[in-house]
Amino acid sequence: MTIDYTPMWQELGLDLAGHEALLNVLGTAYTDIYLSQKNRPEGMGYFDFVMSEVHGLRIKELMDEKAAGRKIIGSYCVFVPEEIVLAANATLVGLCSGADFAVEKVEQFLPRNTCSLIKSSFGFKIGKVCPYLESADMIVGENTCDGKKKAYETLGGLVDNLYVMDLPQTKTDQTKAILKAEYLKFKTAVEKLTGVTVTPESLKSAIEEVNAKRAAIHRLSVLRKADPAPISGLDALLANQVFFYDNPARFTESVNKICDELETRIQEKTGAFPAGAPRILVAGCPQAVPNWKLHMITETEGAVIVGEESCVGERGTRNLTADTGTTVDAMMDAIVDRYFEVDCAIFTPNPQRLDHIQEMVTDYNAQGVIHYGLQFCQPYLMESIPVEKALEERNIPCLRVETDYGMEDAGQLKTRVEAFIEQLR
Ligand code: BJ8
Repeated sequence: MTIDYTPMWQELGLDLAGHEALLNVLGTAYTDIYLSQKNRPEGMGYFDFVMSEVHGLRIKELMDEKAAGRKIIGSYCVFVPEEIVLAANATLVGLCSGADFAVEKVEQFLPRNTCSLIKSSFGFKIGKVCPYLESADMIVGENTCDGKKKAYETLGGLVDNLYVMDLPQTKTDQTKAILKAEYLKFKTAVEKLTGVTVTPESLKSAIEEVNAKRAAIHRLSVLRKADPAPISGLDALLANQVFFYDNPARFTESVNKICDELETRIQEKTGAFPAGAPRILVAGCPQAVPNWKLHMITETEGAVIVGEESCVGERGTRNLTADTGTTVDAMMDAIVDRYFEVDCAIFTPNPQRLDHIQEMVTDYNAQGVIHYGLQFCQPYLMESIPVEKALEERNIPCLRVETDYGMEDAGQLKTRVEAFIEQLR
């Protein structure tokens, strides 16, 4: 039985016509890109279901949580600590920023040469098509790249519940102390929102819950080392994207379930692609739902993507938080330690990121790297040049791609990716 969510969307103030158009485009893209893949693991059925209900059932669950007195917090960055949110009895969700929407209207607020990710977050707000954003009791912006930090100044005029978190851009003892002060401030703000004080017990249990979720998705990543790869890059990317929306406990269980299946596939040498298919690591800007363009183009050309060095991928999930602390302060220190390891390109210098890319190339047996940069994203585009040089010095081919969310450059991108795959063969 299909449930009609229209009254819920109406209550959230969505633009119903625009929202329907968005869902139609999303549905068609999902069918064409995802459901047409061959040799998918059965466990992907769960993620297909989540995607089919991404603006339906999941939003209904969030609305039910709100009705029961829980608060919803939306974020755009992996620096927003889910542990603190959960410990204060709130739910964290990633906010839509992976597709173009209402572009002309967005350009009345932002310069045209702003990256697609930022433009998209504005498009979903201005077009009133993101039920996550509309159901959020608090929206967290973070001062990371210049584009985001200036955009949040404008976003503050479009929403009345924006909380901006400051983040350091260098890594020293002093800046670590700044991060801790910001996280403590955030904890106080969330406690004020929910009326719930974070306790050692609630924080410990939140750390365990988030660690379990990260460990599960990391388990999935590690299984991609096998040849033949037991899961396509597209499917693995989807699991990494759903990470930001789903109920954490259910997500952990579903990912572990698909991992059990992948282990069997590895034993039976069942792959999403044939053994020996060219293996590629993607590194760079985050690919939020429904940004599947590069993966789709690459895998349609017969290569398999075996890892994402990205915030929608290992950069965001590989490190766990130490769960040995017994006081809130000790656990806050552990949280700060964990997030301070995230090697986003907004940091300067940022040598850990290059180390991590090389480590992933070796671990995942990748023959080459595609550096994915969004147009106008200075931090990642700037870093892509030294990354390419360092990789090539080690005889690891690297293709630097600079693109956006549109499909206008798909043909040109396809030609470049095709040539790169030929080089790897
Ligand atoms: S921790 S990567 S999620 S900031 S693509 S908006 S950098 S101009 S997204 Fe990010 Fe947090 Fe860093 Fe990760 Fe700016 Fe570049 Fe746009 Fe970007």
